Amino acid sequence: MFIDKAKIFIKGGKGGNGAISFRREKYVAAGGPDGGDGGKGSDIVFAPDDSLSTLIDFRYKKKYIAPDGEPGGAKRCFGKSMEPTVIKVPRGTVVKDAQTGRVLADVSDEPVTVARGGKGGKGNAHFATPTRQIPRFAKPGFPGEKFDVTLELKLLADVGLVGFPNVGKSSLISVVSAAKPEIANYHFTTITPVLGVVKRGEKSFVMADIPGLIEGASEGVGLGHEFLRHVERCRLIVHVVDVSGIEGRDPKEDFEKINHELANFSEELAERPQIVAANKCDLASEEQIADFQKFIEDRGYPFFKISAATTMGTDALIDAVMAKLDTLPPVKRYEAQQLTLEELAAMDEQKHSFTVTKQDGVYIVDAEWLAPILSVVNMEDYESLQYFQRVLRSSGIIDELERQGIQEDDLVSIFDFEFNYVR
Ligand SMILES: Nc1nc2c(ncn2[C@@H]2O[C@H](COP(=O)(O)OP(=O)(O)OP(=O)(O)O)[C@@H](O)[C@H]2O)c(=O)[nH]1
Ligand SMILES: [Mg+2]
Repeated sequence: MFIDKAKIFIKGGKGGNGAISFRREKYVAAGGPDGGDGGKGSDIVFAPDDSLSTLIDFRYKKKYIAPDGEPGGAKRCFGKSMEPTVIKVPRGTVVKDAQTGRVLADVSDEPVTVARGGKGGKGNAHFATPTRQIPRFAKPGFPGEKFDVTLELKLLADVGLVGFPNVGKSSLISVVSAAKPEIANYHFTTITPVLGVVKRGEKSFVMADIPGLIEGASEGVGLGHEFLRHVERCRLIVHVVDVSGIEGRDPKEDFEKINHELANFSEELAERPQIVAANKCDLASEEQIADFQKFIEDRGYPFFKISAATTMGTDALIDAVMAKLDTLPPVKRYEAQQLTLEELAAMDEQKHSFTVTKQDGVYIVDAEWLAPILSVVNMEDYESLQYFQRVLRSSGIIDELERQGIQEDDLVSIFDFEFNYVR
């Protein structure tokens, strides 16, 4: 089965907690603190795998939780950091945050880290100062990032074949590449996209054959809409039209209807360069061909008459496609878009739950939802800092600190961030 969309939950491992421990040596009554740091939690990494062609695996497994880092130990022993957890996906899979729709990664080239594991917490060995010689606290590990994500496969192809059902798209790819799609005289023979490599001497490009589109496809009527996703990245569209009208349709109308579908899907797709391949010329009269050619050329598109059945004209078409590709930018990659602070804050359902504990005069705030915010807040930046302060206030953390009797200049510790309290 071809599945090109999925929704899963991913979570990076939590960092290991720092250890609270004191040296024990012979003849030394109370040694100094020697609690080691926790290890880093495992990252969730998406890696392209060319042996995969669908997202079907994600129908059955929907949760990916990476292992936590190990806690620190006595004698300044570091907890073990965890290796990344790799999720293999077909090349061309785009990972989006389900809530905001923002692109987190385009897994088309290198493996990409999407949910970072948390840093380990520092052990109490770090916290001895001249005035605090017996620190009885250590830092907890950071939580891992977590997201509900959608996975969408958007094939990586230079050229996309689009057209009505049964116009001969699969026939065309089968004569210009080694691809062997099913070809038959009924609509929607092709139900999953097929890639073919078209070679000419040293050069080659990738062509995608997708199921035929019908009117209303962009509103999700029948097959088609979903499949346009697979031509979204294409640099060039080859628009295949049945010029013979053998099924009783008018090629000019077909051409306009398909373009309408492309435009409804996205403006970008409507503006993609197009070459028109008038197919089934072996069944069409000279007048039919000439009439359609004029119609197409009047609209400024390059026109090629072909017959996929006899291969007439297919070489000339491929030469023109190659020449055009030389002038076009490479296959599109989607840029990752960072989530804003507000989006991060809105994300966690246990938003605003926290604990404040006081140890050795330090107010320790533990609030899992603050970790991702802290990792992007820039304390040097006024606006960023203001935002952070607003969050502390609106979540009730400041009130709780005051309730516990915090004084001007007392130390507040949130994960590995520390600041002196100012009224
Ligand atoms: N006479 C003639 N028949 C053709 C030509 N090209 C394709 N056909 C026939 O048209 C029918 C449909 O061809 P396909 O290649 O399966 O068409 P398609 O556009 O991939 O169709 P869908 O996958 O259903 O969208 C088959 O019976 C082909 O043999 C051609 O140039 N001339
Ligand atoms: Mg087909």
